[in-house]
Formats: sequence, C-alpha cells, structure tokens
Amino acid sequence: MLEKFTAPIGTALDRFIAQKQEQFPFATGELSQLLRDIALAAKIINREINRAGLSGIEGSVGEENVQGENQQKLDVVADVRFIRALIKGEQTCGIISEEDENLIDTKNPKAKYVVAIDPLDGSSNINVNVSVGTIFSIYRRRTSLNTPPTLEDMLQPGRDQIAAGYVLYGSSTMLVYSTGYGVNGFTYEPSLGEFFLSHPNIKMKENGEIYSFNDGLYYQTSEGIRNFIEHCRKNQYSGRYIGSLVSDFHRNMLKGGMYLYPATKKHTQGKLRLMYECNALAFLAEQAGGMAFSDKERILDIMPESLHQRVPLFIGSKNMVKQCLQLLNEEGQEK
Ligand code: P6P
Repeated sequence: MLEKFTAPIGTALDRFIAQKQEQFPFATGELSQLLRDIALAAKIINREINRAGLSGIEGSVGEENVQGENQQKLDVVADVRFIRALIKGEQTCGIISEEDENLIDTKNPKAKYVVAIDPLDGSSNINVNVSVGTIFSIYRRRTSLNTPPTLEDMLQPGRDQIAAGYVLYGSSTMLVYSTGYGVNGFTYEPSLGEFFLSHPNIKMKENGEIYSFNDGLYYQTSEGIRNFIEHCRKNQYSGRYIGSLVSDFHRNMLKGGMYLYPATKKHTQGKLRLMYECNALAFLAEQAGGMAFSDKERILDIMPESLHQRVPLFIGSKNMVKQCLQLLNEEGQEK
C-alpha cells in the first residue's frame, strides 16, 4: 500500500522537453527554450501569488486595462514577468498580451516564434484565494526573419498554433501544454523549484456531467442557451462555475464537462478573447479529444480580425458541446 504513496516522481519538465525534442529530428531547440522561458516566468508568478496577501500586491491598480476591466496589481506584475522572460529567452520576436493594447516588439528579430498570452486570467479572484491561471499560444512568425514583427505574424488562426498551454495557480500549481502530440500536465514542486510530469496524455471524456456557466446570465442570453441549461438541469448535471476560466477548463479536462460563455446582452460577441484565451484552450481541448466552437464555427478555424476580439466559447466534452450547438441551431431554425 505504501508503495502507492512512494511512487517515483514523474519526469522533470526540462528532461521531458529534451526527450520530446529528440523525437523531432529537425528541432533546433528554440521551441524547447521558449517553453522553458514560460515555465520560469510561471514559477516567479506562482511565488508572487502565494505571497499576495502578505506583500500588499493584492487589489486593483486603480486603472482600467485595454479591455476596460479593472486592472489588478498582479495583472501588471504577471504581464511584466512573462514579457521579460520571453525577451530574455530570445526565442520570441513578438508578443500580444491581454494587458497591452498593441503588439510588443521584443527586439529579437532573429526569433522565429510569436506568443499570445493572458498573463493572469481571473486575477480578481486572487483577493478571495480562488485559483487563477495563465494562458498562452505559440505560433511561427509569418514574415521574414530579421524584420520587426507585424500584425500578420500575430493574427493567425488557432489551427496554426505550434504549441499552447496554461498554468493553473491552484491548490497545486500546474503547467499543462501540448505541441500537437497530446496533452501533458506537470505539477510544481516548490521545494525543488521544478515541474514534474503528473498527468501524462490527458484525455477528455466524450460525455460529461458538469456544466460551467454563470447562471446570472440565464436571461441575458439566447433561448437556445437557456434550452441547453434546462437540458443540463433535467439530466441532473452538476453546475460548477469558479469564475476562473483556467480552473473550470482544467476540471472539465480531467473529469469531463463543458464551459460556456455565450453572447450576452452585455457582451454581444461573448466575453472571452480569441487570441490569448480561446485559441489556446481550444487547441488543448481538441488534442485531448474534446471540442471547442463559437456559436458559428470551430474556434481554431476563426480568422482573427483584431488582437483583442471576443468570441462566444463552448468548450469541453465533445457530446456536450454538440448537444449545446444543436439546441443553438434549432433556435436559429425556428426564427
Ligand atoms: P463572469 C475572468 O474575468 C474571465 O475572463 C474568466 O476567467 C471567467 O470564466 C469569466 O471571465 C467570468 O466572467 O462574467 O461570469 O464574471
């Protein structure tokens, strides 16, 4: 019995990345280094979050970010830390971030990758000790090396991502990512300062019985959505909504379930951002056997029009998403 609790700890992230790189004969190590840069920033943010209540870093800056949302101090700290790590790592030529209105030129024109990132999603939850997360997407740049990054490099459809992932700062801190060959989860061991493989080859159940929806929006959204929520209630599914996308998504990845943030009267295009929230999680969902759609199309097929555009998001267990879309379409047909 004790053997179960004394199992060897999983592969360290660094070693895992190196092993996976060996599988790509032409890999030259830049993507591996970029993933390490993100992991380093995540360790630093993890420490900041864990000390937030003591370091006076909680609460809002007193200004709004580009989204018109109340910017939290830790939003700014996380943004600075990730941008600094990506610049110093020299593998990224351009960055778009939820916290910055415009494309960030890292002055690394030789770098062949660009990154889209939400440095700290759900940060308003930190004050009440609820899990928060970082969400990131990695693309190859499209314009020539040794030139400044352009919007052409950034506004790529999610299907062109070469890697995506999230960091969940929760009861334990986890890094979950994919380079297109399955999804693997790593748990942070603070005493060793390293992430270790804890959730190899994550697969999302096709059928789930958990739905993540802000019930306060019930009358702010469409009849098709209300019909889906009624479907969940009649089938006695569990409503689980943390108000932190990464937390809800992670639980649904492991247990089966679906997160939905539809178009509402306030957010007519949905609330979540395509480039640095939806695309990354859609990539992971599909890699794990799940599904991710807007009200019109596959998230990964959406051709971006602007850096901060919002889209409705229906993501999780395949058959739950299909059921929701069917009810949405039936509503459309009745009109
Ligand atoms: P609401 C956090 O602000 C966030 O972007 C997601 O993490 C979360 O799921 C959602 O918004 C919560 O939005 O409108 O339900 O408070």
